[in-house]
Amino acid sequence: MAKIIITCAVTGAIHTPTMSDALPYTADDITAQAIAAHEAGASILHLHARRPEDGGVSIDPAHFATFLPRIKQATKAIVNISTGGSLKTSIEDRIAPALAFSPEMCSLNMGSMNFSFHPLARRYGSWKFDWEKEYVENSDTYIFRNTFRDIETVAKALAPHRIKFEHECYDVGHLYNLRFCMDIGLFKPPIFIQFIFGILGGIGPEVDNLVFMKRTADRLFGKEYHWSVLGAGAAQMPLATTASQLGGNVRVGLEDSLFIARGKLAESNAQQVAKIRSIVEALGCEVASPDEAREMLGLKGGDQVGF
Ligand code: KMH
Ligand code: ZN
Repeated sequence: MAKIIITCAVTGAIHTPTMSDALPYTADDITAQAIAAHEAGASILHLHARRPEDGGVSIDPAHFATFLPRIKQATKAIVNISTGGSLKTSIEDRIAPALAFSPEMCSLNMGSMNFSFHPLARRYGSWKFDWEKEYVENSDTYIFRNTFRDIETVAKALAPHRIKFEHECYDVGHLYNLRFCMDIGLFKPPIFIQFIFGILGGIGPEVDNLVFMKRTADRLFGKEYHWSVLGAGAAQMPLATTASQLGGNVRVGLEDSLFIARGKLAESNAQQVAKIRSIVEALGCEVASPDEAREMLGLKGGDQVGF
């Protein structure tokens, strides 16, 4: 049985500081939590930046520069930079951090969609920072734009950097989009697909859907792909556990869920990594080291990055 790659998505662009004191947004906190998540067993660190003064989402390369070199110095982890970190800006802006830092991996979202978390707003009566309420409430107006032209722009702009993509697929149609993009030569195997369940606008978090996505991907990609599962919110641990038993890899982290158990906020990203690690090990699986993950995914190497 192949070893399981644990990805940790450390902070993201959905949750806001009011929702959890554990959500990191300063350079020191993102660095410390990323390093601790790696030490707990995550071989891939999926990273977004935040404004250090108020936790606002950021795609500014200058903010990434405050933590990327420190993480590289302290770990052998694979750094994966998000290209989906803003629902409001152009794809050219969204790929600026990946272009600037040439990581081993970056995310690539495989279709346009509604992407909403506005129901979260009802849970909070007051907010730590001014921007948060409007940001969360207005997410029911956002269209997460990832057209075929956008995907092609990312693939071509980043091709010279030999970056492996985490292909974010939020619904079954996104798998067909990815197959089409492979057929026109944009991506070469082995590809790495993140099946995403439970985002409002995407496919729901039922096990049936996981099996459906996996069966469809098997048909479309055969042996040319690796896959991982991200369940949003309460679906995080159950779906990751299920994926681990079907031969998949897993993603956890405060980007995807703020909780460690029903009604109990996680203290850190590392706590979630440790939990999924203990579950999969208890079920007889082994966790991949960063170098093992590099080999499985065909990555260029930690010495080839630009930070
Ligand atoms: N926040 C996740 C549902 C990205 O960074 O490109 C998807 C994500 C997107 O990680
Ligand atoms: Zn992300």
